Amino acid sequence: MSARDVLPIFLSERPVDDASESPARQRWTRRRFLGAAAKAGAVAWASGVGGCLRTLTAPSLNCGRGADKADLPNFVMILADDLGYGDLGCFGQSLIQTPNIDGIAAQGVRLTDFYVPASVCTPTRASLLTGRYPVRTGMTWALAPGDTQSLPESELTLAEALRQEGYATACIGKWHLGHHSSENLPNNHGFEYFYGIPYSHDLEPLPLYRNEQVLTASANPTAFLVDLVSEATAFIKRAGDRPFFLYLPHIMPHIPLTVPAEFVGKSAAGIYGDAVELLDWCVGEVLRALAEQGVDRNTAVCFTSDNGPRGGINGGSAGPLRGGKWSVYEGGVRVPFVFRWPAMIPPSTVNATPVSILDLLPTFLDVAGCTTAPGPLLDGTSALQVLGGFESRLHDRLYFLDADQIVAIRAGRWKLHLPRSGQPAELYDLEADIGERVNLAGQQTEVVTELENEAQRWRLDVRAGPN
Ligand SMILES: [Ca+2]
Repeated sequence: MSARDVLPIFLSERPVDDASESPARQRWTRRRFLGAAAKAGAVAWASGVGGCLRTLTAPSLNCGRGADKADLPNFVMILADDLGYGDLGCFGQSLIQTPNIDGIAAQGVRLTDFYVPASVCTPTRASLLTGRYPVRTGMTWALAPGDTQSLPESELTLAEALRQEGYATACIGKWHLGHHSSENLPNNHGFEYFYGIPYSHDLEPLPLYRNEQVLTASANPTAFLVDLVSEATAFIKRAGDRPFFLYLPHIMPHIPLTVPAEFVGKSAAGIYGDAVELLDWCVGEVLRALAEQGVDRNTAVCFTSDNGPRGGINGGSAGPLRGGKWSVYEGGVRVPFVFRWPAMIPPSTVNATPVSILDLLPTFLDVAGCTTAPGPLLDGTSALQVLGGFESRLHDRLYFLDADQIVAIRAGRWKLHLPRSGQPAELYDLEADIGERVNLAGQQTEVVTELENEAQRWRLDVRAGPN
């Protein structure tokens, strides 16, 4: 019996249109949630405390134990490219209209403190699919066409784990985890179907793949944006009675910004806003396909971004945060996150618990009723109870990387930027100073020392392995 077996009964006591502060909502207490999770045998995941590495190994996974395969939830993971913390309506943007993404938040949960461990494409994607810091997988910097590195075959991906349980799996969009040979492509990492490009669309050459077949050596990004929607909706329809995992790493609003003619001038924020509104349209089409197939209630839809916004002309907004892409200031590594799963998750919840993209693999496997056994170390932990609307402390610390170097660390309210390149340490109190403007390193020397020591400990642990 798993959490997903118990939660529907539990949630059935709550009206669907329950307001967040209603008496029915208040009855849905943490104690009862944890009690249900414990009965389900899922408490080991749901009550995870930061610093305790989870373990996972492919042969010993036992997913969806005891569950009727037809009842397994579907997963749709939509990953924007370079979308900023302040680029969505539900995160305060007023010039760009994003009703579909905002609707996910209205029907589920919005996380205000959701992080990626580095502020470029490849490390985030590796973290999402493995639940492990990129320094463990070697995927520490954005891959270029000439690069031969790739996600190691030894890594167990979310797609592989779900596929073992009969999930139909597809990657539709930008892969960016290795392309030197066909063995590096998604089909060898758990995805039954791949339609997409190997890396960012500003790079050349830009082949377009269907599975391991090159459809064209020179993809047209604008046409590809439309194809993403038709491919995604076709996959949802093809899945039939099988549970499915659709990974949709979108290519907008990464440069070059390109949108079909009908989207040009649509927003009040120039071509960047047009690109974000196109992204929102894509999300809406996917949601519509789920509804048309009658699977929207039992499909968990997750939307986030791989890193903060590129600045400059036609760049995005990090909202109140400092910095953006290529930076580990909050604007580079704190990204918008919304999640809906109507069958399980209450609507209109906002949660400020720090959660990492590292947590999505264990969360999805938790939702699918997976157990774990000894194997490669996981850095993430299930965020199921956070998504369920409860405050929780998933991580004592979150680490931020520049290539293979730890350069910043968050612990509770504190964010330390380690000294480097002749620059002194910077310490910010994120509760009082979300914009990282007042450096408290000179006043809070004990905190600086503690976090510097913690960073050194983590650095040595990662290097010492086993990883
Ligand atoms: Ca990116």
